Amino acid sequence: MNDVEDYSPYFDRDLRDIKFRDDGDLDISRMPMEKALQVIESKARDILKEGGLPFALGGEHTVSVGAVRALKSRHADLKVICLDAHCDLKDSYYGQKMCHATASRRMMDLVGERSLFIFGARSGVREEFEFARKRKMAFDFSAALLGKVVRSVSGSPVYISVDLDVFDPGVFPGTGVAEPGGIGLPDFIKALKLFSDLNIAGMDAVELSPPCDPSEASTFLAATAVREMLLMAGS
Ligand SMILES: [Mn+2]
Repeated sequence: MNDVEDYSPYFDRDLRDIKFRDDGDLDISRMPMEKALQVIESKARDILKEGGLPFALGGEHTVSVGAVRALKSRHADLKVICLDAHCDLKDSYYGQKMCHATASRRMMDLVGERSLFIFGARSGVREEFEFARKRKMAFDFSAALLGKVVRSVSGSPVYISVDLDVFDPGVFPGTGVAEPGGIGLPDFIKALKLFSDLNIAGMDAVELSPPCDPSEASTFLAATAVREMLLMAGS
């Protein structure tokens, strides 16, 4: 597999120009969900205490909920922007309140329904889309709509959650629940350029599942997306 270069021609910045560190994996894979969320939240709180910006990599989309708990305790007016193929607005899924299919709903519970914005959702049950339409919280992935939401949240701390399945399965098949009709890297870069005006409080990139794509093209795209996110938000 290729190595990802440190330099981004999109941002004309290099990973060597910014400060970041990799804290390694959290040992949560055998934990019950709530315990795992507490570990993620506690780690994010520690990073915030040090003056850092948490950037979670997953794995299950529920990772985002742990991080948003920490961020919300720090910022009362936190906004969340999700890029995701799925609404993830179910109140429960096969009896589970906390799982990948309810992640956005649980984040909404934390920040409030006017403070969560979902872009790129193209899969969900009718009730989820009706729920989202009524609250004007889900949008097509378009630069105009992204720009509108970015302007509306400017000034507030914003958490960016990137469920990598927002990408089209043609370029990113390496995820658990791939949905046709997604974006490509150029669309993603355009979104990041808009986000670079925001007060970023934290981020994640989740739902990469390398076994779903033995070609490793998805892993390479995920690594590129993470590099671009670091360069967009880092200093
Ligand atoms: Mn998803």
